[in-house]
Amino acid sequence: MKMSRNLTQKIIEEHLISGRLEAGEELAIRIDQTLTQDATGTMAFLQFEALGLPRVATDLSVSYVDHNTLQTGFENADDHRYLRTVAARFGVYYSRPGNGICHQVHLERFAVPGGTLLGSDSHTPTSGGLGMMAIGAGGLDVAVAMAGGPYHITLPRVLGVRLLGKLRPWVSSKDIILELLRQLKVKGGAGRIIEYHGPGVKYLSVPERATCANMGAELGATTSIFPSDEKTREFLRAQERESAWRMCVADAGARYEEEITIPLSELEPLIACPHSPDNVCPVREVAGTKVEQVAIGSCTNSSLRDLMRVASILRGKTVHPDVSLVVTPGSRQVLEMISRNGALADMIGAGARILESACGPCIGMGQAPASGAASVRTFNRNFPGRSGTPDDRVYLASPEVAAATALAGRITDPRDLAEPVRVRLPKRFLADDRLVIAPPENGDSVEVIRGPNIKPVPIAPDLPDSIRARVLLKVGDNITTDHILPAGAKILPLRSNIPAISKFVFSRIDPTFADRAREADGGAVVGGENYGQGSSREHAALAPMFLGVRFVLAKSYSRIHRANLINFGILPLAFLQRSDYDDLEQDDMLEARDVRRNILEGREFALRNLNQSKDMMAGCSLSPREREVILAGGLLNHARGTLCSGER
Ligand code: MIC
Ligand code: SF4
Repeated sequence: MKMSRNLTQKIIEEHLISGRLEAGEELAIRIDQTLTQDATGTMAFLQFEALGLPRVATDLSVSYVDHNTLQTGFENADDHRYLRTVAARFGVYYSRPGNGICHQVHLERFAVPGGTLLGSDSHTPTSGGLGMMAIGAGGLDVAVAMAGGPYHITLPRVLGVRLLGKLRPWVSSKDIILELLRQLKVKGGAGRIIEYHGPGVKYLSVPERATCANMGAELGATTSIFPSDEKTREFLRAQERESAWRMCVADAGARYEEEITIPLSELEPLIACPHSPDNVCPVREVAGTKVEQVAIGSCTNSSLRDLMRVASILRGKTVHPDVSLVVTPGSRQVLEMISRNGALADMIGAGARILESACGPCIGMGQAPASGAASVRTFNRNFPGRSGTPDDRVYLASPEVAAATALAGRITDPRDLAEPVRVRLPKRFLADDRLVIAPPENGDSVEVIRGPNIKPVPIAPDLPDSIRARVLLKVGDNITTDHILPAGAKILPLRSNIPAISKFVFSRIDPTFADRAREADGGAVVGGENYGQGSSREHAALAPMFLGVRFVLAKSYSRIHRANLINFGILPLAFLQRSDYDDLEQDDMLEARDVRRNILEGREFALRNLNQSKDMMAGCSLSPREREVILAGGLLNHARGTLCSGER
């Protein structure tokens, strides 16, 4: 008799190319769709070009422009033109600037229940709200998937989240994921896929599910997934895509390696306080805190449902005089629908400042809050300084909490407002893909246009047999890729130019880092737990590699960043003893010998601290494939070999 399987196991089995479904095994899975966005996409496409294939080999690949849309100089516009032309050339759909945030648009227009999606953005799991196995990765991994190569993951544990009952009025699906962050913390999902199930699921619409799936990234989870059920069918029907629907649910009696139960009716409005998405408490505990900015939008909370609720709360009222309220609708579909049904007018009438459908303030592209001011955002990340203000105080909450706060000028529990608002969503949405440009049947004659800011991808140097590296920086736990390589309006336009962007590596922690790294001629970074959490930006590995960083020595790594380090030939070494972390100091010179042999034979590394005349051992647990990648001088070299020899 066949064992009952959960939904994760079913989708992985359907897409399995090689590997065994056993804990800790590295699997290769087939990728049906890919997604890229402009901030990571230029590198992904430059790398795809370097692979030398005539056309993408996926069922569907979409290139979105949503991060860099300020166009403060020619750089963004040049990137857009490159992305448009390279998409046409290689058979990729191009979602034009203005069409919306990649995850929101993908959910609305392209995601398919039961399929696999690999995206060069950490919030790709948003499409898990629709029953898709959607995973975030570095741009090079996505380039390889576009070329038809598989994606490799170490089989995650499946954490079942059983939802019971129904949310009470004023409690939002954002509160479900904030509750999980409160319980599990930002590392709690590492090595896990979160599968939602249980009788409470049917009361959540697809966009509400997508909010939870989206922010599973903040738990460090590989992805999050909901079943595809009648609610999913309803959503796809409204998007005129019912034919894409299929029922995808766990078998009766399916088991989960770990399980958490959330009685939805017991949840209350929650808020993540500065400076981490897991610093969660009930809104009532911080209610009354003075707020100067409220920002509504981002790929977490900018659906039609969210903005309709915000508009209903704001209707006929005025935003508090001390508050600047900004709204970024998730997609052109959302923006057009709220502009036709009057909800946009309600927001404008109340004093909201409406921005285009893009990531905007979420990635520090404008709307930095005033010094030291509290900003309440419906976003997913409140890492220090990400908003663009060094001493920011960013809180994360639901659209309902945000709207109530915008009116009161203080953090407000929406239950203190009068009657709960009710919104009715239409049966049909505006399904109009005119801002998505389909590629021609044959793109061979399309000229790919590159601007002067688009520089070739640097190639990882060969891995020597002995490495001497100076400790350039020692940092603590939960260092994010926003610390390693910040984004924002000044730095984001340099994403296609590694020499230029590398000057900003660790600039928020130590502005001398880049110069010291260049002088050191071989550097190392020492980190704590969960090193590299947050975004998928491979620039946080590529730029350090360009500056000569040879290895990172950390207590543990976040999944995507670890993979990016390996892809660009930087060794992710691990402390074996806590005291070794304590002993190491900035400027210590470390020496590793027999590097290639240690990697080949899967051995630990003996590191000699030349300054302190001490020895220590470091772990280097790589899968057989990861060893090959590192020894080949990075994934680009490795993939060229395997894709060309037909070994997929
Ligand atoms: C983010 O939210 O930090 C980003 C910007 O979307 C990143 C991608 C990037 O750095 O371009 C992400 O989450 O992967
Ligand atoms: Fe864009 Fe923010 Fe979502 Fe990242 S988290 S994709 S920056 S909206």
